[in-house]
Amino acid sequence: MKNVRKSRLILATGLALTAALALTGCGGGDEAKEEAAASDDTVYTMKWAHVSPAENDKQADAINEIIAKIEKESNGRIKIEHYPSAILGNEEEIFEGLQLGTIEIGTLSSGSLGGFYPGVLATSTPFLFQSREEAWDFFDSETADWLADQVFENTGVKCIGWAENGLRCFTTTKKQVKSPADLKGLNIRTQQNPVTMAMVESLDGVPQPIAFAELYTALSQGAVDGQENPPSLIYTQGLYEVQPFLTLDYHVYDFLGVFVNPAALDKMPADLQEIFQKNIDEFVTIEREKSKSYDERDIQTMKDAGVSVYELTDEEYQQMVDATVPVRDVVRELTGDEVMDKVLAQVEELRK
Ligand code: EAX
Repeated sequence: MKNVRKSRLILATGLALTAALALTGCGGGDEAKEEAAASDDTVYTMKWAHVSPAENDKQADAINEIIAKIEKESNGRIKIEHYPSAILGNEEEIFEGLQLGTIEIGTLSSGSLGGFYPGVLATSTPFLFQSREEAWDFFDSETADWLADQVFENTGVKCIGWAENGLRCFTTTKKQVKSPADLKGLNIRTQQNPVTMAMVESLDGVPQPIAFAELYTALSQGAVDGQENPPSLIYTQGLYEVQPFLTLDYHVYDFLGVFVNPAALDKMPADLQEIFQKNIDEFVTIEREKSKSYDERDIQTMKDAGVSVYELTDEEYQQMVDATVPVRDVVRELTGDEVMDKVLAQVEELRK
């Protein structure tokens, strides 16, 4: 405690000095600030929030790994507190916290961002990507950088990395989904995502938006007949316990954006910002790889636990693709032509 106050005093004096120098045009403002900041032992503490499980989960495991690396490489000058399992609220509430500055870091899926900047929903277009590797290439492209800038311009929150929530698949309580007809009349839980809701409607299902933290209860009490999520999250969130049928249709590639409150970033000296960003880049790579390997691990674990896991035939897969084509018009309506055209053009470019 005391140290911090002292260093704050030092920092404040340093900054005041810097400002004076800058005002008197004696140049070297930033250098003075850097020297002052680099020499101080200010500890920058940040809260990292998300809604996925606390352990044995691709996201939490990758976060714990990178928190340790950041603290080590910053000699303890960056301290990150990990808040999983919606402890700090659901995804929308976490994003609001990032806007207000009550939360510093949040890892969030696309479904919760539509209300803040609908443009990101262009990447939730059903069957947009042919594989997760193609999606990774998309999210490493200039178009994804541009999309991150749009998020910042429209919400005031910075997106500093595109990790992976996963390839979303349907689970059901009563019967296996093998074709659109099997979803007819079923109440399917979705995120508050107008694109996924339109997709469920295009498959003759009835979308029911429910917060992730309430999903297990809604399924176990029969309030809904099914839901859709990436396989590893279906396992780690325990949803498989109340969902005997899993269909691997991979209908949407869902990013996991790394979002930060800009002030939390800007107040750190350049050397710490560099360490932070370098490790977030590494987090994105580690988390994507874990998402892939945990999917393989958890699909087998769910099979061993008695879940009926069904792989669509090519014909059945094509039926799902064809049935959801009209959703593209809904997406274009939501995002506007500019975003949708940029996203589709980038995907085409990747296939050349
Ligand atoms: O980001 O709500 C969901 O289905 C998401 O996959 C979950 O919030 C994790």
